[in-house]
Amino acid sequence: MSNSLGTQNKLNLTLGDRTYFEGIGPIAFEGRESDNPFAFKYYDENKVVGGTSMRDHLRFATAYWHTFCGNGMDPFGAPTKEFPWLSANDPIQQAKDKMDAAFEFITKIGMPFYCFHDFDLIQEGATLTESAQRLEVISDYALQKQRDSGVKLLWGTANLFSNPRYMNGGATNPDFEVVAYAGAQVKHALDITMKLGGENYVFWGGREGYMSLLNTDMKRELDHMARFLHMAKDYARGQGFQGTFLIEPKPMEPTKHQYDFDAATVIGFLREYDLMEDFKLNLEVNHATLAQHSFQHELEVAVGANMLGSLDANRGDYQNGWDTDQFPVNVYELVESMIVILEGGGIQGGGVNFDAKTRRNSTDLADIFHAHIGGMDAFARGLLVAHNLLENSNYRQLRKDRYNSFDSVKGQEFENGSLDLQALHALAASNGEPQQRSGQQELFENIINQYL
Ligand code: XLS
Ligand code: NI
Ligand code: NI
Repeated sequence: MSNSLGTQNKLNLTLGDRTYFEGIGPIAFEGRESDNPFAFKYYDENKVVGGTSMRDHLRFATAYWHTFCGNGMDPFGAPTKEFPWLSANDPIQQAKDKMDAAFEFITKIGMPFYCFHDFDLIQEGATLTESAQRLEVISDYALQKQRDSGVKLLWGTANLFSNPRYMNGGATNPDFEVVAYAGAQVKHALDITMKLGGENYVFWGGREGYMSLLNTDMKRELDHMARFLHMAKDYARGQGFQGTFLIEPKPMEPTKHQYDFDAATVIGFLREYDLMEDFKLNLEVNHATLAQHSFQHELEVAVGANMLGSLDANRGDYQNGWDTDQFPVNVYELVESMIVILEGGGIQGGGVNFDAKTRRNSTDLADIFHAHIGGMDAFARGLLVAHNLLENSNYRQLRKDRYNSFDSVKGQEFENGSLDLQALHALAASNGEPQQRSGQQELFENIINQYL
């Protein structure tokens, strides 16, 4: 079945058929014994895990940009993917075709949510007014599609990085006119996000940073970014938006240095500029690795500050370190991540958005299904293993025991601040040399393997 599907799809579509993924879906759960490549082996949306369905634990979303716009182009080569929904010349017709394809895919794969940038939905117009009109038209269309399908918007965002006007930044551009333009664009993006019942709104600052510090007033740019975020937040709250604003950290690419470097940096920024109440983090796996962290690390930092908002799921490549945005497959690492997420109380209000793209040479429409089925199954398996491990192994106890000396009288006094340095000195003098206590890393690592 799978060998001929790609060709089959292309043939059907040249006949003008409005079904884009002919012969595929809906994708059902068939279990790990199934050999059907178009079935879930682990993701069973109604399966209850720790009192919550898999669907509600994971809240999967499709990323509009990679899946319906990403044509395989790279800095070294032309597009490889001829998406049939992009063939119309008229931008409005093209946007509607693309949305038909998007909702066909999203409903067939069974994702509850999707995410977009403003100009993923429709090509930007020649003027701000024309762009706003186009967004109006396509968001009307989206509203209808959402109502018909039950698919919801996890988050919207504004693309403040592709248009050449943003080459020196959006909110942090040294030219106030560009900052104003970016503000207008964010206003429109917020308007359509609210109109479509978006549950969150994302800021990813791909051009908010510097290429050279010689020409950059960093403090002034950071002040501007904070001012901009306050304005956007005040506007949306004034319109009744109750969702969460999310900042997506990334240390670099396309800019040499991006201000939203990693979770810890963003939290520090939000705290400094009094934005902690309304903002949380949208963490992306491959951005963590670009920042020389594991995803697990970024999650720990966010959970520790009660700032975990949502996830962009993908993976990098260990051999080259780029932002390759591949679909997640590494279950061991996903278990490590799901442990942190479950221990942190789950993804509250966000979801798992596949900010991932099929490879440049994965050119069949069927590949889009394989990629998402694989990613959803990998996350589902990670969730199942992490839940089982937390409930049934001694993992929690082992980790807790490492700190049990703080449960002693003096340890508690240290934690609650009632010991001073002199008291610590007296304690150490009477205790003598502390006994060695093993960190037992290998034992911890083995528990994950055992539950896989
Ligand atoms: C790029 C980012 C981007 C955001 C949304 O690296 O991941 O896709 O998720 O602007
Ligand atoms: Ni990314
Ligand atoms: Ni992302």
